Amino acid sequence: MSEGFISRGFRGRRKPGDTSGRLPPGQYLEDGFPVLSAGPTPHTKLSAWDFSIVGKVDQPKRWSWDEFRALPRETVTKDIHCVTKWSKLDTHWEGVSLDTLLSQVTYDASYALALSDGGYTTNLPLQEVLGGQAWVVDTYEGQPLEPQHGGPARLLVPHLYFWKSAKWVRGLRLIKQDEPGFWESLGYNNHGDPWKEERYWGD
Ligand SMILES: Nc1nc2c(c(=O)[nH]1)N[C@H]1C(S)=C(S)[C@@H](COP(=O)(O)O)O[C@H]1N2
Ligand SMILES: [Mo]
Repeated sequence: MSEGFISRGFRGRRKPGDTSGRLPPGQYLEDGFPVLSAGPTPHTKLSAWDFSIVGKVDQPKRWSWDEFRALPRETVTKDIHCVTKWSKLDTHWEGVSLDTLLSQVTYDASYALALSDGGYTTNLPLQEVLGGQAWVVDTYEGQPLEPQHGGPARLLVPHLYFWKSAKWVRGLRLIKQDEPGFWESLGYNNHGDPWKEERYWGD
């Protein structure tokens, strides 16, 4: 059976490369992959790397690199949107969903603060990282994630502006009350939905 027959019949067949409806307001298409870092690129050895969930959890949880790599993995294809107005379509990533990570702890919290090497933080409501919305990714376009783009591992939260996708992520601190992260406390929007153009405080 031809997949999507009815909607294609209505809208006409999409041409390859047709990006209509995929660019949030005010964004332009970028073919390259710009690097945006507020500080120097950390270089953490895999032997020293771990990922932790701390805060409002019954038992803090920690995975070494090997333990993290042994978790169930997912491959996702997503459009990403930077608040500096570039968007990149159909980026391919591999990693572990936050559903998988959070299913291994018992917690009493509504928000997470992502914690990165170098001190970067960003805040996220747990409702917006569960249900197949967020991953800790270590592979980009089939290759180990480059350090400048957050390797060994970064957060990927593609439905929010890309500053929420913390590079060099090392853990989550689960919290009951929301707390602004690095950019959120410097005037960026607390939420960051590109489709609502939630760029800056007050948007
Ligand atoms: N640790 C950390 N994560 C970060 C940042 C940063 O400065 N430090 N910059 C954020 C911003 S503003 C953007 S747009 C993206 C950029 O990711 P890229 O450099 O891979 O394009 O990372 C986000 N994650
Ligand atoms: Mo950004």
